[in-house]
Amino acid sequence: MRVFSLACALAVASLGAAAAQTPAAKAPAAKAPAAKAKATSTAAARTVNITGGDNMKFDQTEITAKPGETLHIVLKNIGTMPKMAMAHNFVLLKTGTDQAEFSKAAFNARETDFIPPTMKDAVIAHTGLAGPGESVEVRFKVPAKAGTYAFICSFPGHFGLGMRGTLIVK
Ligand SMILES: [Cu+2]
Repeated sequence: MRVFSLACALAVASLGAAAAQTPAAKAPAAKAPAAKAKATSTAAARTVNITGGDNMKFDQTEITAKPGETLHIVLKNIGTMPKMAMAHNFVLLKTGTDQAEFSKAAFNARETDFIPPTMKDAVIAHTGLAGPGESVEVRFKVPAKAGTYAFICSFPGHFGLGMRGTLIVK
């Protein structure tokens, strides 16, 4: 009985603490995204233009960025093949992701533009699919952790044929 009431008292106390903390914890958190949104909508984002064509290669295979920098990737498909057969995207993956495994899973993910739902946690940022003459883009914050991050095109077969590159954060 004593233990029970002690547990109850603890539960109530921690509930009280959580309730007391919530407004205080929420206030700065609510401010931060607003400030962030402002930063990304201004010139703070650096645009990187990439092309991909029917040769299934990115014209740039190395992008260098500063930790936490906001990048605006614009990928243009300069090929002419029909979109069903040849489209491209830019998918930036977290460190440690098995890229081949991701690419394999993407084969069966046409309905989600080749972003496999089972591995979507491995994605830092991605664009939609660009058909011939189309451009797709994505704006994102580069990881704060220095290192190399792989980006790939997840359209079936393209990764295997070398449609990939590296984002170097330093
Ligand atoms: Cu591609």
